[in-house]
Amino acid sequence: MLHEKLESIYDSVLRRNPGEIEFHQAAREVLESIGPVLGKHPEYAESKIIERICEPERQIIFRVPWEDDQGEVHINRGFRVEFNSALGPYKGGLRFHPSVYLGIVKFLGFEQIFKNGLTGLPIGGGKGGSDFDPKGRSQREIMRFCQSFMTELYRHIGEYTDVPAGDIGVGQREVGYLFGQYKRITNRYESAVITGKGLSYGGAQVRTEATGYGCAFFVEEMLKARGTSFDGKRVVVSGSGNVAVYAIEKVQQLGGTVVACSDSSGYVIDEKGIDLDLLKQIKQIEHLRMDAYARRRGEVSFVAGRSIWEVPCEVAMPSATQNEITGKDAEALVRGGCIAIGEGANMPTTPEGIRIFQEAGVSFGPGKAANAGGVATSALEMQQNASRDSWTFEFSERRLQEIMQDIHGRCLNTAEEYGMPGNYVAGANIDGFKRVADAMLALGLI
Ligand code: NDP
Ligand code: 2IT
Repeated sequence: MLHEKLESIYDSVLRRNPGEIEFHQAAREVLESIGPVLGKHPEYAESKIIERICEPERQIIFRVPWEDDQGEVHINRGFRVEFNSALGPYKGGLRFHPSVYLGIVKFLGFEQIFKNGLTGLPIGGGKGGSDFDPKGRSQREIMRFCQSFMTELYRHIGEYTDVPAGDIGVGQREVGYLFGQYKRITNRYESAVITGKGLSYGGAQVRTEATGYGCAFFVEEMLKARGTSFDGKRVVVSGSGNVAVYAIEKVQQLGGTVVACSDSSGYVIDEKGIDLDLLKQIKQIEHLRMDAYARRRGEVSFVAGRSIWEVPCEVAMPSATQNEITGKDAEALVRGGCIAIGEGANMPTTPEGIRIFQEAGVSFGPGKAANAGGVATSALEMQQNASRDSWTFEFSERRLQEIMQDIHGRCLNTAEEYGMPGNYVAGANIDGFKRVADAMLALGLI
């Protein structure tokens, strides 16, 4: 339900952003949470803070021409939505996936504002990407695409302006090519212009692992709050990319057994627990599909064309993409005994799914909170770049764990303060919103 004032703001979001359904969904969820804040803080409505937050500060759309290995020319579309810079330079990843269009980039950029606020670190919110499909492309094709993409993007970003990073389809290799082209065009070794860099050229320890590890730390805190732990728990993690692999690694270290993971071709169910070395070999080195894991592991089933959420588990960590847990999936998870959800991905649960989990008393950690370890560690990378320093793995991981514990505590306390104990969605949205709103008030009408 939407507070009356917010209903008309939401209507205007619909009207001004036609067809951008993922952005509508993300905006609605935040607006639903912040109703109670308006009662306590009339100054936000008076200064039209919410209307301002829903309108990006700047949106850039550009042509990305590139040539494949056969000499054929391709044209893709590039995006960067610079949503809010009240707390710091725009910060958020780049996604390369054929499904990318303005509505996806805007939902991601909008969520990023509150996520970044919640970390307590000096970063604003933004997101970008392209409808380029990296699947089946050679290394040289990917490099040429990244160079062409940066040839336009470079004029919009900078250490103090906008700092991109990775997301779906953009990992350390792509960040390297993007940074290389930025350095070449600008003639500046401006390390903090992009994060997720390799360790040999300004990257930070634990950034690669941070989103997955952070999500596992967040779930560990939710389990602790219920008087239990990962020890002996049956866990399902969707996806098998950057977030999923390191979520699996940390869950295993914390004593859980991950029995299933997936890619867009299907899922594997491995009752002995996912063999992480084999998964890394197949996904990160050989770039094969999930069925190759089942074949090599033996006595493991590969299931195509069905939902991974039919696999019963106590903890689920959706770490692939948006809207992957439907209402039906949520019902199946609850029936199967699920007690906690940690969203490694951005907005992986539909609104109906969230309602079902919350009504069933499942601890539901929304992406804004649970996957904030990635961007938080990006902010630590910027901090190390600024001081030309590099921290150890152990120190960086400890910082990450403290940040996740802090976010967890903040979500719980804020939810409690607003009369919704245990509601992590309300806690995350309200706390993130208030941080941004207070900074916007202080900075005046800009
Ligand atoms: P990767 O590209 O490394 O991996 C994505 C994984 O999800 C792959 O297994 C991919 O399968 C699967 N996937 C992607 N799109 C779809 C789809 N439409 N349908 C089914 N499966 C899909 O990306 P990341 O691990 O970096 O990102 C995963 C999620 O985590 C995204 O929602 C992202 O926004 C979020 N996130 C990422 C952060 C980061 O630091 N990287 C930080 C915070 C959130 P396939 O290979 O078959 O496409
Ligand atoms: O969704 C996310 O938080 C990311 N893709 C990471 C962003 C970042 O700037 O590290």
